[in-house]
Amino acid sequence: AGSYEHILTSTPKPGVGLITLNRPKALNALCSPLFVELNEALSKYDNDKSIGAIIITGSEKAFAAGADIKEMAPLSFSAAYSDNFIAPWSHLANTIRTPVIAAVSGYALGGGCELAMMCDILYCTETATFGQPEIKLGTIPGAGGSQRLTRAVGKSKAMELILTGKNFSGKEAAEWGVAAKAVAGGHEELLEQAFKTAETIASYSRVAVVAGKEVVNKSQELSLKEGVEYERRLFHALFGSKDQKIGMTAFAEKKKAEWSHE
Ligand code: CO8
Repeated sequence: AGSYEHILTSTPKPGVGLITLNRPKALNALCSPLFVELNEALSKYDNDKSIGAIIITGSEKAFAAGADIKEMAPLSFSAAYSDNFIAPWSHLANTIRTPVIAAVSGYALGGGCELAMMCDILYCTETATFGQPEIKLGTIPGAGGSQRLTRAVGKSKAMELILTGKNFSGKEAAEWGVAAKAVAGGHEELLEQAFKTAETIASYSRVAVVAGKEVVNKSQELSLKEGVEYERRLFHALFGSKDQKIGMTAFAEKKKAEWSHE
């Protein structure tokens, strides 16, 4: 376990790094020091060869109730602009290559909703509360919410949600494609499902998993033709990995693949 002030880290299952947002008095509001710790913990797991998947979660009551409003309230334009406020939040989406699963119970509002959507796979409880309420504070989403929510639910619904600040449930998040799954039950059942998926991912060749994540992410940036071509090139490249030989030979010999992760 690492020693942080605003988060907890642990590896309760082999191959899976767990990060728990832990600022209970502020419903896990995402202050800048929390993000410094989160980024450090993510990088540590990402560089750890024994870790094949990462889970980010909060508490039963809150994944995160947003960016820290009290920290933001006095911020000036020039300070926000010159210090590039929020830019460090992109570390997760831009740099981390290990798959990250968000396990969301309770509130995921504003920056909390945006953090959950930055993760590669989002699981939630049916009763989780999502929303982009920034409009009620006289501002707009600032950590990718307008872009990622719109890609997930389409323009009209995203416009409705962002311009009214209306919350939506975990059940709706799954129906609309924001979440991969809404789990019936509480936080424990949710974590169980997240670990099951994380352990499955961690049981595969790390090289293939990183490539799989990379090509799915490319679909968000490239045209279909370019994306399909990009995928094919990386698919070709994987014939140069040891694990492609190991995986296909094991299939032909009816054996379990023992991955080299090379
Ligand atoms: N920031 C700072 N403190 C918070 C936040 C927050 N986002 N959310 C809750 N808290 C604090 C409360 O102030 C309270 O502290 P205290 O006990 O000292 O008064 C404590 O957490 C408990 O909260 P409540 O008493 O309000 O708990 P309730 O159960 O009554 O209500 C709610 C829960 C409905 C979640 C309510 O706390 C709430 O509405 N919170 C704010 C939600 C919100 O507007 N989030 C969006 C924030 S804006 C944002 O995220 C912008 C993102 C921009 C880009 C990224 C920027 C970093």
